[in-house]
Amino acid sequence: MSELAHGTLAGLAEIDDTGRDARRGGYSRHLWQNADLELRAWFAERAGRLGLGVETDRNGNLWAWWGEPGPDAVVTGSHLDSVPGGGAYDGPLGVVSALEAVARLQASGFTPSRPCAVLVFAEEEGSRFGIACLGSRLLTGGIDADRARALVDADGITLADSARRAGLEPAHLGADPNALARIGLFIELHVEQGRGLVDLGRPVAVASSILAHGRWRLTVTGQGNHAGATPMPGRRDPLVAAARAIVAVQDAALNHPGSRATVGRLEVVPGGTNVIASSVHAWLDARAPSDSETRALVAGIEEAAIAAVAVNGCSVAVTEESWTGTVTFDPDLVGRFRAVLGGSRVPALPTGAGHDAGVLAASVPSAMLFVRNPTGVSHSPEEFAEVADCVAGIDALETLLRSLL
Ligand code: HGY
Ligand code: MN
Ligand code: MN
Ligand code: MN
Repeated sequence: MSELAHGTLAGLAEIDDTGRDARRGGYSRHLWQNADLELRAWFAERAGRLGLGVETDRNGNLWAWWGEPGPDAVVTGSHLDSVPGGGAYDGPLGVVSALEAVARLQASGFTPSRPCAVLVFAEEEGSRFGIACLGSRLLTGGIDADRARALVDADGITLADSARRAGLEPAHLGADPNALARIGLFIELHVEQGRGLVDLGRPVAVASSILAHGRWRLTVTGQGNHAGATPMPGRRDPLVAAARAIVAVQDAALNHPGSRATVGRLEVVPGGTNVIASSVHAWLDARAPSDSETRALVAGIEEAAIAAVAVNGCSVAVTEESWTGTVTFDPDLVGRFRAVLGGSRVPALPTGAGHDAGVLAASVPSAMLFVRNPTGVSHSPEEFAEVADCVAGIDALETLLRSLL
């Protein structure tokens, strides 16, 4: 990423070594672990250099205020955490672009007539505690605070305990109407996670909608036993059963046009080479064009999984972990932003990826800008954006801020 070391994208170059994951490739930056703490310190230092007032809210989201905090502020930002082995742009591009847009406005002598903040959401990917967009859900009251406090990471540490270690008061986690009321409008710039802009030959788009999506846990239960002493006939091996269930997940999504269903994470209990597992947890990510189609997809998956695991004498229980209904960004706002940015040269694109802007959209006017990703690949080290397209994204964000402030 040395190309980024100059000019407007210096921020991405500055954090280029933070959380690099030698085993998986890419970056693993998880809430309140070392890389995330380093990125928070980097953000505070960078924002401080611009004279912004940095604060952490009761849920661990970071705000950097240009002028006095709210009300009716124009707020822009994204997240700094990543999926395991993620790319360099998903999240950080929006944060770096927001800081850069503010820096440019300041350098031009622009004086905002309403408050402005750069916002960094905590745990957008849900990689540590399982719930995506956790910081924005907590802020907006989109997740019950008691349930959130009890979430555990892979080491069994609760969100409440890790929040305390990070200097927060666990009792204060949850809906934060005062912080939310300061946001008049939220804009999230993000690398595109598909091929929409590549196919259209354009560098920047405004987001139009987000697929309904959610996460479910499939717990497959069988009979743990000895790998050598247990004959093959009659085994109740939940990992073999889970394999059949995963094929059923794929087939269900293939039969629902426009839908996506993925199992990207498994936990085998107890997980020994010479041990037939006793249970398997399989995390399902399912998305479809409408709420009802997504619900129908998951209902179909549950039915198919029950039949699939029965072949191996196992049972399966499906529990919902999180849910986000279809987001349609306010068409008036989308239209206004496109007009400000150049009309039909700036397409409006739907996305299958979830975002904090999608969670906020239920509470405050929200919009997104997408920057072309020539690989069309995301949640992978192959995610990419050309410097020129990143600059086009910053130009667009600066133009929007100038028109709103
Ligand atoms: O998983 C998602 O859709 C997002 O990138 N957090
Ligand atoms: Mn992501
Ligand atoms: Mn993201
Ligand atoms: Mn033994």
